[in-house]
Amino acid sequence: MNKTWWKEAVIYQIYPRSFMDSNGDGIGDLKGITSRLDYLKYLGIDVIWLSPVYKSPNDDNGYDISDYQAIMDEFGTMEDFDEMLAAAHERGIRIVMDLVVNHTSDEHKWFMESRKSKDNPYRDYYIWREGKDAQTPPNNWGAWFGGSAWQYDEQAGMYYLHLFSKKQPDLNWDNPQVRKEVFDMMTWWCDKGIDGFRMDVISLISKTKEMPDGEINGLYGDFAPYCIHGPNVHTYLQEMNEKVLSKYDIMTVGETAGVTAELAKQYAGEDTHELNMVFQFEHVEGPGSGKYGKWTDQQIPLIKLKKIMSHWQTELHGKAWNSLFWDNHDQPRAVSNFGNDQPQYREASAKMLATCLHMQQGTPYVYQGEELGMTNYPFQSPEDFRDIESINAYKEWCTDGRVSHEDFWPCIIFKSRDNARTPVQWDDSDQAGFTTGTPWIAVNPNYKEINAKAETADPNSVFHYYKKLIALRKENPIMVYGSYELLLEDSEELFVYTRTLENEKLLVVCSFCDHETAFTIPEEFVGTSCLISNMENGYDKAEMTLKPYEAFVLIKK
Ligand code: TEU
Ligand code: CA
Repeated sequence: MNKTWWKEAVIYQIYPRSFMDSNGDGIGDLKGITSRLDYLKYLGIDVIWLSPVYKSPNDDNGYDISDYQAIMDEFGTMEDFDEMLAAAHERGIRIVMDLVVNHTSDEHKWFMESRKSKDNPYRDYYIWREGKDAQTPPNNWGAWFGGSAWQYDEQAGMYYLHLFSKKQPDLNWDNPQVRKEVFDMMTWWCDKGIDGFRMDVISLISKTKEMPDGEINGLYGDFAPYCIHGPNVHTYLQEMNEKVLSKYDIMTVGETAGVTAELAKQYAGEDTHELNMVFQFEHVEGPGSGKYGKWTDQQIPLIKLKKIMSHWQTELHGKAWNSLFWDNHDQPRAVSNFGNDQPQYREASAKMLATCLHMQQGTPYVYQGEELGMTNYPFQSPEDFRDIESINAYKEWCTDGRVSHEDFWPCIIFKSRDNARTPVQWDDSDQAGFTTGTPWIAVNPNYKEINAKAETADPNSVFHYYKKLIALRKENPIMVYGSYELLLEDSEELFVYTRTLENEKLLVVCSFCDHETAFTIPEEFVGTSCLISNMENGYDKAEMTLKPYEAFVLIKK
């Protein structure tokens, strides 16, 4: 397996709107990020994945871009960006940009031209179709943010495709001119000195020519079979690789919704010349897997979680590369979704989850606040939501739909993307030190107990545990390159696996339950040394009792 810096790196995701506000307008910004780079340096991360900072009307918080070569007004200026990039580089931190090119904003110049007339040079930049008749869209597809995936445009006299919100029209990647514009724009950023791209829903860029009705799933038809891993997606990525990526020492990660481990070998194969790694969702579950679409109040059963993660571990080993994550800006908080956010278990389970993830093969991602063990937010009413997906889903399922508030509420508050988007809790002062003004989304009321100031001062905090895990990765190539084997696959309480590299072997033991459990340390590990543990416990005898959410790693040399 090739050794590369991005396999050995730990990535920290910043959602700029919620990270740090420097000027009191309640919105995080670039100067705010620059002011906290020393904190990230201290944590030890190597790379920042910056969620979109481009000009945007913010229908979907920056994932609807109206100018790829300008900075969003609320976030600052291009000078602020250059300053941040230089300050990060000075500290040895790389910056990876979010590349959102499946769609643009409907306020992008290309779209405003496109809708003008059939012979406008930009017409074919987007996907236009006639309706079935005056009142009926071209097909029954539903958008991921609710409603039809087609919007009738008065000015154009036709429908355009939008797989997300109607303010996010899909680009027509079959048009070579579109690809050229995107590649030129990417080159412009690379020449500026950025260190890579995280590619938003890149598995969606190629659509089938025929666009038949999809299987009904809720109110609308499912577009997935016709838009995910479409006919030319690999050709387009190879072209992008040849024309842009291969010319720079950058890293690329594809948000490849719907990808399987088998397909990942093509997207992120060692020698397929597409992307460096995939970012996949099997273990966090995609749309359609919950009680109501993606909405559910249930955690994934441990046996299923282990099966999915282990499949990725073994299937990709030596062939392709994966990202490791528990949460991001679209997911609930890790400790709430996979651990236990009750006060007596929060710290232990947050550390346990970190151990379980960072000891696997792949590049680990830490989502802002995860290193503090931040939790889901206690939403009281639909008015608390800021996210277009949550707002639309509540309306579609409850207000206009058939599901009662009582049934739907626990599901939407458990899965809402806004859980991840409450401000980072910096200290115990007003608004958790995020802003001196009124934050655009409420601060989690638990900020007095959970915040960076308290945790950096406490050597036993979740923060220091992450810091240690990140440092261990630098000293133990086995964490990066070792092969994986799952033990106790039928245990509903324990996630246990080994990693092996030449003469070294790691044993990783993680308890996912809130009670004590008996465990027998495999003979070859009895008497070996402990690399990291989240509890005071002894590991020198084979028979032992694990405490709730205990995690430890033994290393045999
Ligand atoms: O998300 C794409 C997307 O659908 C993911 O939400 C993913 O499939 C899901 O989390 C699986 O559970 C990306 C961005 O990350 C998101 O913020 C944007 O809203 C969306 O694309 C549109 O750009
Ligand atoms: Ca601000």
